[in-house]
Amino acid sequence: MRLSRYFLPVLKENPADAQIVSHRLMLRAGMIKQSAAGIYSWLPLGYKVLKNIENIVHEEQAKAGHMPMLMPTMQSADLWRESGRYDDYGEEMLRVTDRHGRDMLYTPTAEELITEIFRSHVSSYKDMPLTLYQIQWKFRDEIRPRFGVMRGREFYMKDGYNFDLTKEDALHAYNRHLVSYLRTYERMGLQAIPMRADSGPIGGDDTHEFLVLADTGESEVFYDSAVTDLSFGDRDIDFDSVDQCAAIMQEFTTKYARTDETHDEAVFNEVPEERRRTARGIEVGQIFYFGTKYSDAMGATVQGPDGKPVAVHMGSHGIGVSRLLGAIIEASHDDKGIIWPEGVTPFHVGILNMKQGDEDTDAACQAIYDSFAALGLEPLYDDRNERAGGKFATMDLIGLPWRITVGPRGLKNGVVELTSRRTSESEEMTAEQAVEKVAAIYASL
Ligand code: P5A
Repeated sequence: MRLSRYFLPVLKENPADAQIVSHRLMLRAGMIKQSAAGIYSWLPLGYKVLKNIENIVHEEQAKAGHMPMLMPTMQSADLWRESGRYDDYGEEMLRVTDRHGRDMLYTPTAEELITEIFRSHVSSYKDMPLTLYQIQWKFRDEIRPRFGVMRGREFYMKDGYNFDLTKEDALHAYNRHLVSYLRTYERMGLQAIPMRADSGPIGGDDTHEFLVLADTGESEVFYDSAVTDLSFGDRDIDFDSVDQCAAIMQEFTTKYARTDETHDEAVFNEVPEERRRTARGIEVGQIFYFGTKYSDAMGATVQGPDGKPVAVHMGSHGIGVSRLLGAIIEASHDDKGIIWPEGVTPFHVGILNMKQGDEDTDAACQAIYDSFAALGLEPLYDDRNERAGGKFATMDLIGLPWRITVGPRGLKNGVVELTSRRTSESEEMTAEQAVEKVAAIYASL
């Protein structure tokens, strides 16, 4: 993509109403534009990162054997009356009446809708286990939408639902989700720590939230610092293996890590004092096991192996896809702007032309651009007639992890400059070497 043709409405000034750095940077980098309180348009740069995050979620869900589908954003209130949540959910639910006077709502979560789909089509234990998920817009009429995409009213969520014959099977599904989420967040350059939490309006006793530690996080958390040494890494997982998933669950949830909702001072005090930490965190996901809460209320039964009807065991599992953009920026930025992890960056590399209109410089930039395109990588080429300072500032603000600077002086010596956004370190090398080095970094992801 050539920057001269791209829609990147960067802001020079800090927006006054943005209180936290991720919100400020998303507005300044032209990623989002507020349309109403807690409701945003996703401009091209923001949309690109949103899609990259969504793709990682899809890829990791596929590995776990979960099936993607799509449900509507509008639902009939009737299903929610069946489960009893129409009244319970409260003012966060946006209620709408259609022209025929029917009560509708904008989906805040889809346990009822998916249970209805399941009970209509599955009648035998032989068609289980089953895990379905979607990535779809949700609406919660938050009393105080704030911090940009972090606490929106309209937000993008991955919501998955498992249907199992027994509690044991459903707990395996719970563990499987935990394992797949660990890898999902790590691929986005994040450490998201599973913490024992409260289940709120979703219900059930077993629930973990995934928290990214950040001073601007809305949740207060208490943990044993040893949990921050755990990393999932590049493990080979057999998602059907009950033992393997349970062992990883154990490994990542045995050390003390809880949100303030479930914090227990007495248990916390058993952690050696020098390892006790109190901090803030951003909740980027949550998994639930709630047994037969919805299947009982909505009559979702299957015929068991002995021919008798069994209420199915369920759980639901969410990832805050749009919130993740904010969380990643909170975890990865400096005073000049965003620093995208390679796994989610909107463009793989920036090409900076220091003398637009100079024949050799233009040709060298074009050649680098073409080499990346041939390798299937997407560069953002700053071909604007701007001063070098402005070009550097834009690149730093939008945070591409790698930048290649091309100017007549270097070209005379046969070199360009490759710079890491994260370390600011620059190296001179031939254009071919720069392309090779960047390509090798992405190939290793
Ligand atoms: C699990 C999936 C649920 O709704 N039902 C279906 C369950 N869980 S949850 O914890 O309430 O939400 C899942 C994740 O969505 C993100 N999230 C939000 N993101 C932005 N703005 C909001 N207002 C908002 N509310 C929830 C969080 O990351 C949460 O973990």
